[in-house]
Parts: sequence; C-alpha cells; structure tokens
Amino acid sequence: MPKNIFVLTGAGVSAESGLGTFRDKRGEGVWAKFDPMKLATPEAFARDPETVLAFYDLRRRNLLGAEPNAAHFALARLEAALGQRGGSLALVTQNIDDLHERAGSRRVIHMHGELLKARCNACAAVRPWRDDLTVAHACPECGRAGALRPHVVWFGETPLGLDLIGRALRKADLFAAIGTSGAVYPAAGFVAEARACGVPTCELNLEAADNADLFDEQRLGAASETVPAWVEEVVGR
Ligand code: BJW
Repeated sequence: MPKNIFVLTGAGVSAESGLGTFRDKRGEGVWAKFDPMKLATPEAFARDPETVLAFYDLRRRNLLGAEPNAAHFALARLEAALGQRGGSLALVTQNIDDLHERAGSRRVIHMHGELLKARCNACAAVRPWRDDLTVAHACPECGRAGALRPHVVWFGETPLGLDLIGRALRKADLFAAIGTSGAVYPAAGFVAEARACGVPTCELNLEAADNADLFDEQRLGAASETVPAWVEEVVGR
C-alpha cells in the first residue's frame, strides 16, 4: 500500500452534496451563469462589495444545508487507514466548503480558503463566520466596518498553504486528483510536479479534465462511486 498519498479535490467531490461546480462540458457550471471577473476578484469586491457578498451569502446558506457524501467519507477512511500504517494523507482541497471536515477528515489544506470564515481587509484577522456578511458589519477584532470579506482566494490572489503543499507533493508516493477540471492554476500544475518526481498519478472525474493527458490512470464516474472503490483498492494494496 502506498504510504504517503496526496489527494487534490475540486468542486466535483461536493457536486453530489448539492453544491454546484464552476465548469463542466455541458455549460452548466456557476461560471457559465455568472462572470467570475465580477464575483471572484479583489477588484470586483472593491468595485461592488454588495454583489460579491450576496453571491457568497447564497453559497454559505447552501453549504449550511448540505451534507457530505460517500466520497468525503471514503477520504476520511483513507486518512485513518494511512495513519494506522504509519503513513499520511495530504488532503488538499480547492473547495471552500467544510464537507471533508464534517465527514471526519482531520487535516485538510484549503488552498482556496473557507466559506465559513471571514477575513478583515484592515487587520487581516480571520474569524469563523456562519451568517450573511454585509458591508455594515464591523470586524470583531479591530472594530473597522466595511472591511470584512469571505476568507476565500479570488483570481489574482495567492493560494494558501503552498509551502505545506510543496512539501507534501515531494513526499508523496501516489497522487490523485478528484473532481477538478484542471483549469485553475497553480492546482492544475500539481500533477506535473508529481510526475516530475516519478509519482504515479490517477484522475477520478466525471469527465476528463483539461490536463487529463498528464495522468497515468483515469477513472471516470461519479465521485460517490469511484472514490469509495478507489479507496478500498488502495487500502487493500
Ligand atoms: C464530478 C462530479 C461528480 C462534476 N463526481 N466529478 C495562465 C497560466 C497559469 C495561471 C494563470 C494563467 N492565467 C491566469 C492565471 C492565474 C489564475 C488561473 O488559473 N486562471 C485560469 C482560469 C487560467 N489563478 C489564480 O489567479 C490563482 N492565483 C494565482 O495564480 O496566484 C499566483 C501565484 C501562484 C503560485 C504561487 C504564488 C502566486 C488563484 C485561483 C483562485 C480560484 N478561485 C476560485 C474561487 C474561490 C472561491 C469560490 O469558491 O468562490 O476557486 S475559482 C474556482 O475554480 C474555485 C475553484 O476552487 C477553482 C477550481 O475549480 P474546480 O474545483 O476544478 O471545479 P470545476 O467546476 O472547474 O470542475 C469540476 C469538475 O468536477 C469537472 O471536471 C467535472 O467533470 C467534475 N464533476 N460532477 C466527480 N459527481
């Protein structure tokens, strides 16, 4: 059984929990309906904070009503199994939801931030936040009003945890990407880094990702089916 596994998850792992994806080949993703440049950039937030906050309020409410699915639970089982055998799972998610944690994953790197946290643009404090967020809210830390924003990573901003991610990639002996379109960097480049280190790579996805040709193995299907089967196989190796 591989000892140190690196798993990158994307919106597809939470799709069956009712959280929408951003892109798909049928043109039904969030970014087919809404312009990301008007909702997911620091410039958009500076120009029109009400619209950006309303978009994230809606998604926060959806998230609070969602439940983890069989793919999230299987990844929590994988972490526990590797731990029992003296190995580790580096679970890096691009998702801002907390479904991995709610399924029992203990260590999750949220490289694009977390929807259930707010960050102050004035003092940089990060706080848990489950309510709607408005420009009238004052920062609980510094008291400044109008500076709170969702603790998420927008286009043009630096993803979080990149040092930890780099170390985990170099240590891995198996790399898997689950439910991600391979369209957004730097996450889409991790598979190439793993390959450069000679690590076997596996894609689990509903439809082939943009970077599908960089994977040694591909398993197409819904994450709630492919991920539990893959985990059972890996744990049994
Ligand atoms: C299923 C399924 C089921 C469905 N079962 N599967 C050219 C080259 C390199 C970089 C750039 C470039 N031009 C611009 C850039 C930079 C830019 C970028 O990559 N742009 C691209 C569009 C080209 N990147 C950035 O700006 C990033 N920052 C950065 O680069 O900083 C510089 C820097 C880098 C390194 C070091 C230091 C500095 C930041 C990116 C931030 C992305 N933010 C968002 C929004 C976050 C908040 C929010 O959620 O609103 O993150 S955009 C959105 O895309 C979100 C996602 O995390 C991200 C990735 O999406 P993901 O997860 O792949 O989802 P989808 O919807 O795309 O795909 C879903 C997949 O699931 C599909 O394949 C389906 O088939 C599948 N699926 N149902 C299994 N049931």
